[in-house]
Amino acid sequence: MVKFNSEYTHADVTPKSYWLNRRKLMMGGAGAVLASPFAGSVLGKAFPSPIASPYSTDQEPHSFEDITTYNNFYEFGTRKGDPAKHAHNLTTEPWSVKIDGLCDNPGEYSVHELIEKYSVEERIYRLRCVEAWSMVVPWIGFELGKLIEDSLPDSKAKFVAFETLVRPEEMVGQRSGFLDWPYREGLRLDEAMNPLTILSVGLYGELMPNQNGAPIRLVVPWKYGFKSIKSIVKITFTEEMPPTTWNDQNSREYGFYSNVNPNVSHPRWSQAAERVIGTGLFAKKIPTLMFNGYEEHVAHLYEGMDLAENY
Ligand SMILES: Nc1nc2c(c(=O)[nH]1)N[C@H]1C(S)=C(S)[C@@H](COP(=O)(O)O)O[C@H]1N2
Ligand SMILES: [Mo]
Repeated sequence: MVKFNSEYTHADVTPKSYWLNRRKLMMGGAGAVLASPFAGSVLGKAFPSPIASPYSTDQEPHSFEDITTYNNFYEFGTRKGDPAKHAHNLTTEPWSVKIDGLCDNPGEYSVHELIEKYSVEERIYRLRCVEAWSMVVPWIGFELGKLIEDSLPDSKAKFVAFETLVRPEEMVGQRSGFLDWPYREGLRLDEAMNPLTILSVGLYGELMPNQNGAPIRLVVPWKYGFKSIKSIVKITFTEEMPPTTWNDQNSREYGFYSNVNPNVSHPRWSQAAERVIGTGLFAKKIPTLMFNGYEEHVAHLYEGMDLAENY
C-alpha cells in the first residue's frame, strides 16, 4: 500500500534501509546526531539522519509523490495539482521570519539561523484535511514552543498570529481575489506552546518542497490541515484572538479552533470518516479520531470548553 518515493533512491541508501534505520533508532531510544543541515552530507540530503521523535506516529508515511502532488496551497491555485505545477516559481532564499507583537525579544531570523539554533527532528504526523482526506507525512522540524520561549512573550500575550508571504509575481493564485491575502492563521498561546506544534522546514529528510510550504510552515497535527499555514513570514503575539483566513471567508464553516472532531460535521459534509490519500477514490473510508488521534497530548487544553460550540 505504501509506495516509496522513486526520487528517494540514492545510490547508497534505499528507502527501505532508511526506514529500518529509523526504526532501529527509535527502538534503541538513542538520538542520532544530526549533521549540520547545510554541511553537505554523504547522502546529499539536507537532513541526512534526523532524530526520530517519540511523538511520531508508527503509521507508514505516504510516498513523497503523494505528499508533493496532492496539495492545498491557494496562493498557487485552488486545485490539488496546482501547487505542484506552480510553486517552483517561488523564491525561498533568502527568507526571514519576523517575530513581533507582545513580547520582550522580538526579532527577525533567517530560516538557516532557526535550523542552526533549534534541534530539528523528524516528526511523522497524520495530516487531516477538513475536506475529509488524510495522509501521513515525515516532517522535519522543531518545536514552535522553543522559539516562543526565546521571544519572551509578555503577560498580555494570549494568542499567536501567523502570516504567509504576499508576492503575486511569484504566487499566481494571489493575482486573484479568491482569498483575502495574506493567508492568516492563529493559535491560542498554550496551543502554540504544546510540544506537538512544530515549525517544519522539510520532509523526507529534504528541505521543504515549495508546494508543501517552503521554506518554513506550521504543523499542528490535531487540527484540520488549514491551520498548518505555509511559507510563514511573520509571527505576532496578540492579546485578542487574531483573524484567520478561513474563518473570515466563511465563519459558519470554519471556526478558530478547528480541532479534528468526528462529532462535529462541517455544514456541508460529515467529519466522521476520512479517505486515506493513495488508497483510491473508492477505497473504504476509515473512522476519524478525536483530535486526529492526539487526544492524550492535547485534550487537557480544552477542558471545560464546549467543543461543538468552539469548532
Ligand atoms: N499559506 C497557505 N497555507 C496553507 C494553505 C493555503 O492555501 N495557503 N492550505 C492549508 C490546507 S487547507 C491544508 S489541508 C494544508 C495542506 O498541506 P500539504 O499540501 O503540505 O499537505 O496546508 C494548509 N496551509
Ligand atoms: Mo485542508
